[in-house]
Amino acid sequence: MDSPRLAVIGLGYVGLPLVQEATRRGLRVTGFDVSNAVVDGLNGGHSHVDDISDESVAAMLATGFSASTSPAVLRDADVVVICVPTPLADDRGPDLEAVRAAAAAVRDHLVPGQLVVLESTTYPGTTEEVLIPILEESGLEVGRDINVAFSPERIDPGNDTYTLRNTPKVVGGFTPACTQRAEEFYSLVVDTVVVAKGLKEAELTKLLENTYRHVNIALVNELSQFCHLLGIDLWDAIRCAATKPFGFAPFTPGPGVGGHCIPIDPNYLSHRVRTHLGQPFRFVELAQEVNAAMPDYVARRAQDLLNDVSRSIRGSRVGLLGITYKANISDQRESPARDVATALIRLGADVSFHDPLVADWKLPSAEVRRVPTLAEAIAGSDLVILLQAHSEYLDPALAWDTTPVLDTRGVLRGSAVAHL
Ligand code: SAJ
Repeated sequence: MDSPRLAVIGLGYVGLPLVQEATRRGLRVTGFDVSNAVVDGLNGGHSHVDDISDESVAAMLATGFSASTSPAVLRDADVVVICVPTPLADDRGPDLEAVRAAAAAVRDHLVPGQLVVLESTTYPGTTEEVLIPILEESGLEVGRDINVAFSPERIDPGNDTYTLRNTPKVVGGFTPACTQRAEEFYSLVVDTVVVAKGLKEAELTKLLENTYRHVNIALVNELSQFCHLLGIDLWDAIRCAATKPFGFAPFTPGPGVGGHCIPIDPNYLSHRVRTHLGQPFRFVELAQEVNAAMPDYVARRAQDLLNDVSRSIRGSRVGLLGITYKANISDQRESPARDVATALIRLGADVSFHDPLVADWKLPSAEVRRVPTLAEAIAGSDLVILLQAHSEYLDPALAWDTTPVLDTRGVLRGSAVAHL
């Protein structure tokens, strides 16, 4: 039997790796995106996704892949996978506008026999309550005329070890037949497919994975504050606990939680519980509170360290090192650096930043001076705060024994270093 023809909706950091892997496996793939810039860029052989090179895009094009802003291309596919963003809405639930728009595009070109899969991260119930009703406006019935499934995306930008291909892919369908079709399709593209009981279980899987991280990061963030007051080196205790070969996964304190997953995904869960059950999801909301308070805590610790050298924070030069959301990537989404800088400026500090991966950093409410080299950042500050452990800062030749340093990642050693 011929391989199914695949159409991917949303050609970003989730959709494009799916195109890449499917074309590598010999599938005929078409891409649909609402952005002319994305479509023209890809058809011109250019990648806008960090982990995918222009050469990889050329290889996709060589297999016959093309991108289009016309949803009519969807009708030629056997399988349509929706990989559009679900950002946080003002009510702290998912903004499903992109999902609704994609569903309408699929509806308008729906063909009997197609399999439609949603990969966008969202609350349990979305596929059944939002996607399927829109698709059935076509007159086609899910389970009878077409198949529908959910499969959470597990793309980890910058992770060279775990890629789409070797990361187990969870699938859950509206009916057992839907599940089976999704399992058959993804088995052509990834090494391992995991079959969930149904749509909601597949939707919950991703939220469980990332809420687990969020809650455990909040645990060590709150513990770091107590340990500082109790004179306990939490970082050393985490190092020791991590030697336990079972029953413990190490998480480390930080200046706050950034990125497009961890600070966002748990909201979908607490939003669903609150709107459907009228109850707070206390673990998630407490974790949110603890993690969101870390930037202010970092500013208070900076104030204390300057106080220790008889300097007021007002007028002191504070240099931030690493303003992305995690080490060794350039992504600034939801980075806690923004709130740290804002809190320091509010206390009267003269804030600058150094980041080897960021040339330009705009704060909504203030300009923060960029310092071109690490040496200048250290020499030109009364206090430096390491926010992300970029490799440049871990150079063993660096002594960290002059300007006071607040190390929020527990990675520096030196006589001037204080840990969070
Ligand atoms: N963070 C801490 N302490 C920790 C771990 C993380 O403060 O112990 C902070 C980071 O500095 C960052 C934020 O939390 O600001 C998120 O870090 P992350 O390591 O969770 O990285 P993300 O946001 O890129 O999460 C993604 C997720 N992948 C998907 O959702 C597909 C997550 O499930 C992965 O486990 C994670 O990558 C990973 O392991 O890198």
